[in-house]
This record gives sequence, C-alpha cells and structure tokens, in this order.
Amino acid sequence: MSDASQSSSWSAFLKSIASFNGDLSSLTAPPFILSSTSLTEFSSYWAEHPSVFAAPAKEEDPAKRALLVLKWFLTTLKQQYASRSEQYGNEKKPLNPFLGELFLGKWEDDAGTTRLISEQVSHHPPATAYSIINEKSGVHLQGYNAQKASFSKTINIKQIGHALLSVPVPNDPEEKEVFLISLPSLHVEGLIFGSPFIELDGASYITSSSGFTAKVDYSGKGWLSGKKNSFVATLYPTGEEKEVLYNCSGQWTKAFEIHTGPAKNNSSKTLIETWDPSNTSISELNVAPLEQQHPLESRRAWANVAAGIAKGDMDTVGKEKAKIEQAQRAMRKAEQAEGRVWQRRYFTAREDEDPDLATLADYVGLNPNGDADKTGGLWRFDAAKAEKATAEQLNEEEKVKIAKELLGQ
Ligand code: HC3
Repeated sequence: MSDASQSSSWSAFLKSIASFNGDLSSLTAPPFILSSTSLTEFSSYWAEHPSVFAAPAKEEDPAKRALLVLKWFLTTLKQQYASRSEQYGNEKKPLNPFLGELFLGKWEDDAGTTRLISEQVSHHPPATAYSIINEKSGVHLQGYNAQKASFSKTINIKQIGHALLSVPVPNDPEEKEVFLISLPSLHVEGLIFGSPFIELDGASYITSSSGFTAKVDYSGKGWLSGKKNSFVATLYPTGEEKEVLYNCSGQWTKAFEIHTGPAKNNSSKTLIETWDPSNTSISELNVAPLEQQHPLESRRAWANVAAGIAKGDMDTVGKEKAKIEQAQRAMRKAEQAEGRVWQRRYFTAREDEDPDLATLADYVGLNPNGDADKTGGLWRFDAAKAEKATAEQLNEEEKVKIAKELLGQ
C-alpha cells in the first residue's frame, strides 16, 4: 500500500471511530493495522516472568507476600500493554476470538512448569477466561475480562472482569491466601498521528484475604509535565490507606523502585529494590506445533487469516474470516434449535455467589456478582473439565470434522 493510500484509509478510520458504538470488534481498521494475534493470546502476559509470579509462595510474612504480589502485577504491565508496540505507535487491532477459541501453552524455566489455559467463554458480549498455574509452588491465577469502549477525543477502554490469585501459605499448604485484582482502564494515544499506543489511567487495586490492599494510580505524559506510563503504588492494611507500609513508583514500561514506608520518606535507606525490565528477560511460552493443536486452538484456527495478513492479501483475510463467522453462526443456530448451549472446555459460569468475591469485591471497587451480566457469566476454572479436556486425544479425522463444523475450514 502506498503512503498516500495508507494515510487516506487512516483518515477514513479516524472518521469512523468518532461515531463508533463502543463495540471494539465492530471497528473496521485499515489492513496495515490488523494484527494476526487473537485476544485469547493476551492472557499469557500475566506470567512472562514465572519466577516473579511464583515468588509469593516462599514468603512467610503476609505483608511482604502482598508486596511480592504487587511487584509481580507491576512487572506484568509492560507485557500486557506495551509489548506489542515496543517502539511505540504500532498497537494493532487483535483478532476477535470466536466462542470456544483456545490458547494453551506452558513455560518451562527455573520456576518449573507454569501452565496457561485461555478460552473464549463468551462471544456476545466477548469475554476471555484464563487459568495460569505454577506447578511447583501451587500459585494459581484465574480470571476473565471483557472491554467496554467509548469515544471521547480518543478510544477509551474500561476493563470489565477481575483476576484472582491464590497463593499457598508457606508452612501451611492447606491454607490458601487469595488476592483479588481489579484491572486498569486504558486509552489509545497517538491515533491522530497514525501511531497508536496504550496509556493506562485511573487506579487499580489488589486486596488480600489476609488484610492488605495495594492501590496503583496511573498517569501519563501531560501537555506540560509528567512521564508516559507513570504510576505510584501504595500498600497498606485494608481500610487504612494512610498507613503506607510500602510504596512503589516509576514507569511501568521502564524502571520502578520499591521502598518501605510512605513515599515522603523515600531515600536510599528505604529502597528495597529497583526493577528494570531491560535487565530481566521474559520467559518464552511453549505452544504446541500447529499440527498437534486442537482445531479450536487460536493459532491453528486463524492460520489462514494470519497468512493473509502477513501477505497483505485482504481478499484472503476477508474470505477466511467469513468462513469462521458463518460456521459459528450456523452452530449457534443449531444449538438454539436443539435447546443446548456451547460447552466450555475449561471454565464454568458460577450460578451461586463466589465467596472470595463476596468478601473482597468492595475493597477494590468491584461488583460482588463479578459483572456476570457483562461477561456472559462469573467464570471460574473447572479442574474436572480441564482433566477431561487434557486427556482427550483426537485423531486426524476428528480434528478435520471439528474444523469443518465449527470453523468452516
Ligand atoms: C483495547 C485493545 C483490546 C483489549 C486489550 C486488553 C485490554 C485485553 C486484555 C489484556 O489482559 C490487556 C489488554 C491489552 C491491550 C488491549 C488492546 C489495545 C488495543 C485493542 C483495541 C481493540 C484496538 C484498537 C485499534 C487501534 C488501531 C486503535 O489500535
């Protein structure tokens, strides 16, 4: 595509988003801004430093454990919100997952094996659920998310959903401490210049069942002052925001410092640690080769679309996407006619109250019902389903049948 036609299709895109209805999947982005990565893959950003993810399970003091959880959360932000746009300005539009889409993988490193399961559990509204378990430590993260977008000067995205981290308490493996995590709001910057990137805004929280809460305040580069991707975080006994036990500050894309006590006392004496992502490599997620994957696994299911995007062949992209969409529509129609619903492979929507959410939601500004009405359900990892799905061995014929029926391939 020539520079001139790129810039005219970008102008058309900008005009279209000024009047869009809040449904991110309905945004028709120009070809050069399409990514071949599906949103189901984004769940992996939670654990690209498995040893930082597992570290809280070794700490005996609950306040220090809460600090390690906060540190892990802060280290995930760069991966979550900037890794696709490292040089800034090329955040693309991810593939919109189909119902039942899966993304499975594992990290094998110093922290042992850490397994990722990500599944598109709802299509209308779109919601992705995930489970990440570090086998050695027993640390388990699960959660689900959806996005609600609006337009005011730019695209603003509110994240709906939450994450729940469960950490076995050292010396008492029967005891599990739970951390409820809310998700930050974000907006797209650089749109007008054709170089979109993400900035976080507002605040997000982490609260623990043992009585500690962390608040993270996000700010960007203002017109006159400030650095992009900045944050200030404090950790305090729940309900006593002024009693700051630890504080962290810096840029989530660059380095940040962790200090004891409130920020006003920060000095070299209070400094506990400086985290600098440029000194820490991320652990590579192992994903099975395409031919070994289940037909509903993301990279296999979208392979033809991804090939079209890579070649800039928008005809192929359109045709291949349409095949999946039509097959999915036909499946939903058949389900409706037969009075059945799509069976999620790894997650189940809770019908009753979730006790962790009921106890902790208030402290982090979340709805105790998990906003189930906006995410198609209050999704929880279902170990029995996972065991069954993991044991299933499909032969080639069965794989072909599923791909035809559910993806039109
Ligand atoms: C808004 C976003 C889709 C949602 C992405 C989420 C919130 C998904 C859950 C992850 O844990 C965190 C995360 C990170 C980035 C978020 C994406 C950034 C851009 C994308 C929009 C749908 C694309 C907008 C199109 C364009 C061309 C302006 O970038």
